[in-house]
Amino acid sequence: GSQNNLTQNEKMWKLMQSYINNDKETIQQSIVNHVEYTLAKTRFDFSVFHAYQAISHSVRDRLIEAFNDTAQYFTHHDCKRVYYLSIEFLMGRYLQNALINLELEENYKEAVLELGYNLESVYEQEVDPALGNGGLGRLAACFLDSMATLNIPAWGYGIRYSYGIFRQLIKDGYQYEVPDYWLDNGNPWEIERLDVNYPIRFYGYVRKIHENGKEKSIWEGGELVLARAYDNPIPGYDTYNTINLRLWRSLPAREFDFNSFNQGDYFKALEEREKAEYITSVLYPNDSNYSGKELRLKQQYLLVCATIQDVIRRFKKKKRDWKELPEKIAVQLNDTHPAMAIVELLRVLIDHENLEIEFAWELVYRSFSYTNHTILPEALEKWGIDLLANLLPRHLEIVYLINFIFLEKVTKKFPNDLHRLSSLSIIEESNPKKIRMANLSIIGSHAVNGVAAIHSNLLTTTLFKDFYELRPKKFQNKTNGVTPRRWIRCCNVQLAQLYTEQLGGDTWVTDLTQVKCLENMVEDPEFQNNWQRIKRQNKEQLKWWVKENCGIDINLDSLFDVQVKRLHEYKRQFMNILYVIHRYLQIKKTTADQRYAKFLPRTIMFGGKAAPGYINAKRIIKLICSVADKVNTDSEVGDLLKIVYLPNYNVSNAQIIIPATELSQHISTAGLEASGTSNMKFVMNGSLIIGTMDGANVEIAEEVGKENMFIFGALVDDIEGLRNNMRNTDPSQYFPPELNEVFQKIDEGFFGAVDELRQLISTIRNRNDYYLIGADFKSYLEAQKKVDESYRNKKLWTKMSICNAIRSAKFSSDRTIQQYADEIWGVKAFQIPNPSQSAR
Ligand code: OX2
Repeated sequence: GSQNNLTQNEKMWKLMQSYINNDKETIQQSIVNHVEYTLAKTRFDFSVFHAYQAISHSVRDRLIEAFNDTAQYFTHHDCKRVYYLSIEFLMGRYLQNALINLELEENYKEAVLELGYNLESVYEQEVDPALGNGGLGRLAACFLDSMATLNIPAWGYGIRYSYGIFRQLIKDGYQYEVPDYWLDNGNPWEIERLDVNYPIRFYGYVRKIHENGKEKSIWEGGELVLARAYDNPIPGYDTYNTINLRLWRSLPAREFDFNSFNQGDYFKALEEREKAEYITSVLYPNDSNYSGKELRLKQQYLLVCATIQDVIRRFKKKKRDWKELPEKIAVQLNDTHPAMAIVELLRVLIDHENLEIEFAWELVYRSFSYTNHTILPEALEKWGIDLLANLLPRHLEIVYLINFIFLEKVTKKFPNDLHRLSSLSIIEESNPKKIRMANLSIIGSHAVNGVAAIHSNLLTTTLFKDFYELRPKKFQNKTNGVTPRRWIRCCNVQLAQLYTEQLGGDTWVTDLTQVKCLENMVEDPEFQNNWQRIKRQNKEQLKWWVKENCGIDINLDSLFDVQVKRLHEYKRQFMNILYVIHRYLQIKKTTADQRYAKFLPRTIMFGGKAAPGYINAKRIIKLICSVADKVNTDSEVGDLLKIVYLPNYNVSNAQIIIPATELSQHISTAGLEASGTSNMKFVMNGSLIIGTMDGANVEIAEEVGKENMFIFGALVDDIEGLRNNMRNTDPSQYFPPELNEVFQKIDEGFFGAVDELRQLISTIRNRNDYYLIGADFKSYLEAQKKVDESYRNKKLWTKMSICNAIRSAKFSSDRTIQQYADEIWGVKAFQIPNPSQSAR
């Protein structure tokens, strides 16, 4: 009876209460418990690594109750759900973030100290889960943090790769890639769902049958694998809500190898099983670059197919009409990588649920929306139809069907416009034909967005112009953002403290607009002093990191100048190092007694991974390292100039590098960096930007004021003219003399590695300067000069730094996510009551 139930409930509360309290003693108890009973180590002697593991398990325990309650609450209230689909989630370390979001860091710090460990060194024990390449994957991670914090009923879906992005070693100036098997020591932050497995089919054939006078398609045969769910709780900040990142891992299906086993081919059967596990084994290490590999398409389909089964299962928990689907789910595609989900959902609705195609199609596109992250042609996914016909035969049929219905509508609106028809078509009529995933994504979505204002404008005026003319209202902008929890509160504890003191509380952590109130402090000498002190302490920390990881001593008084991001020609690390060479040559030309008067000490740091097959990117790394070798050992230069290659740039290094930076470089050719997100992190941490009018830099300039940045270079509207101009000019005329001098030095072998460095410069020297380094170099020099002038004036620099940080509120991902929720997803927040704050 109910009386019985109640006591049972009460008993359950009581059973947990002793375990989940957050006083020092209980925390210590739970840690020691895990040392003994989870790790089977002795509590009288455990290493810092075991401390990390036990602490993580104890924090995980504290996440689970909220995690379960949140899921139940969403189900109970039958809220509309957001599903954020991404092939990458670049989460970074969990422990500190979880403690801060749970507001338990202080309690744990004390508790752990008494057990003999410093919490900071415990943090260092954690591997950095790096299941992403760069901006796109890290954006997905920031979005999860904001969705949890804003109490949005959202889930992330991705892939649990066994190998994340490779670890980068730099030896003799070359990049080496080391596999990143990040699960070596297990992963306390995930929950393996042994009972959540979905079958995934590849290959096979489509059989047509007739039922009640209708043709039906049955996809069968081929190979089956299983996708198993691994759940990763994502706690919001200052809220009980804890959402889920569900990652899929491929496993062999039980059934599919029966045949081989029965035929006695035992080893072949086992081989097949191995192949199934291989699908989610490794993250493709290309950033903004498409390579049409079958295995990659398998990864994409596995993500999509398992997710759609999961979404539909959840939708069907309640008995209801299919027409409710778009009111109950919003599926966001993080670029085109998961775009096959559009086709998959339609396939399930028409082939399995027997819905009419028109009706089903409406449900699909009203549920989906798509974010584009680049206009670089080499990044646009186009799957050859042979590949698709083989791997996903039914999906290819459905793509043709979607295309046919779509093009018919276009013809009605624009009769006799073949040109338009062929640019809108999902099929590229090349030989062999290709499926354009961007076109599929636009057609299958009710909203399409770019990631910064300038980028969204380029989408509607260039890449997707014809789509825009067809459906202007579909196109939106959602300027990216980053989470202030990880990118201020975690990584810059001192700055966070200063904000909390000045603002009389820490609610700025969830409402960054509050830091705007510090506007009246920018001239305040004491505030400025505090500001400088914090920057200096952060610089010290980086100095130690550099000493330990690069063996280089850097000058604390030098300007810390940083460019960290994936190595890419369009990001122009090349231009940066060419300028460094120029600066070096200038120093060398100055007499010793003049040098310190004329030049300000600078430490120029680079960091970032090159895709393993990207030859020019690797040559740029080699050039940077060769110049570093030469300059750093030149006694004439001393500490006026130091060049550092920071190895293995990743999220946890970024948390040390960014708060210590004074000047950061975001210098892409205008129009090519869709947004950039590290620019936002740097600004939040008081770094000034030297940059082009590209991506989010444009909006940063609007917020912080152009006078607080060093903006240079051609504008997006100049680019075409400049490229034409370049082709029509003699190369010796095209490049400014300062640059020709630099080229000549490299050519002479001044920095060694003559052959490959010559090859590197030869392309651009032969008027193939696609990224317009030649055209922008002069104005880059001028901007650098202004940097030096401003840095000489310490007060001015500090003021500029403060202005950058306190005017950065727009770039909180909380703002971004609120806009997605309001303008694309149509979802509301559902905050669940915290049971420990109400009577139990
Ligand atoms: C990146 C874009 O290059 C970068 O500009 C942007 O800030 C980031 O996505 C997040 O939106 N792969 N990575 C990107 O685009 C693609 C494709």
